[in-house]
Amino acid sequence: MTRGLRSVVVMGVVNVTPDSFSDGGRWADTDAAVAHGRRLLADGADILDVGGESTRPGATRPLVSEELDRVVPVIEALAADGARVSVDTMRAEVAAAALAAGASIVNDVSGGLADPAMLGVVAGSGATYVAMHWRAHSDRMNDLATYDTPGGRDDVVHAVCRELAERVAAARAAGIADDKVVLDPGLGFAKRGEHNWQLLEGLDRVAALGFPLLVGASRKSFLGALLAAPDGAPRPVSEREVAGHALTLVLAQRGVWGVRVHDVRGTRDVLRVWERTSRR
Ligand code: PMM
Repeated sequence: MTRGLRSVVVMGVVNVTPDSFSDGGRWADTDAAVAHGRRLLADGADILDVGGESTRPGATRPLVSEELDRVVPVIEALAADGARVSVDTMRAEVAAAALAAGASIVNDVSGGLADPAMLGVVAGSGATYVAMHWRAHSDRMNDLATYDTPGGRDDVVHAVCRELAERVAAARAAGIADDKVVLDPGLGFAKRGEHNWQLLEGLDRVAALGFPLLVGASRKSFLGALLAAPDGAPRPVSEREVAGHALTLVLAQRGVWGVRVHDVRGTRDVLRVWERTSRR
């Protein structure tokens, strides 16, 4: 990855869910979610990522109708404000409704694996497609957090690259243009703590697939574990922000395309310092 002068896209999270691990319930109704999205825009978000399904470990899936009711009115309102909106969904039906409501990006944490109709919907729309590394829904993902290769090495970077390349091939076969694809290593999804750090270390190998990278580390458990108290208690979700910002700086230096974050204002501050000190 090149250390560029180009900045990093800031994707602000708008979870319209009662149960997301990081901010569950806080923006669960339409008005609160729209107000939150507007605040993130004022704070400097480039993209608002609106989601109606929690993907925290063990979460149960909402009905399609519930997911639609959560995200569509929020997307309509924020897109009408002129915001660039992405929809965080694994469902083709929700993606189609979100695109009709004004979203221009589909952020599919399953990379097309959860719904066989997803890639076709995205291809037909011309939307940007974020394909994340994923192995199974939240109730099963921790069982699949093993990355032994035939040689016996636990090489999560190798496996994530291989599996993302398969998703790229499927996206191409469905008719999604390469310049519409963004890849995401999927921190915390079927990954144990150490896997996330190995992926961050090996991010150049993921970038070598040739696509822009989006990384979502904000408030995740591996940061809570890194910052654990002497008795082993993980740092609470609400106190992981500084570590997330440090990671944003590292990711900017590594040349990622974008970061998916909850605290847009703090992320912008970090990037302003980085941009100001990276000028030549
Ligand atoms: N993480 C979550 C949800 N959606 N989308 C992408 N592309 N990458 C991620 O890492 C990601 C995601 C889970 O985090 P949240 O519950 O804080 O939204």
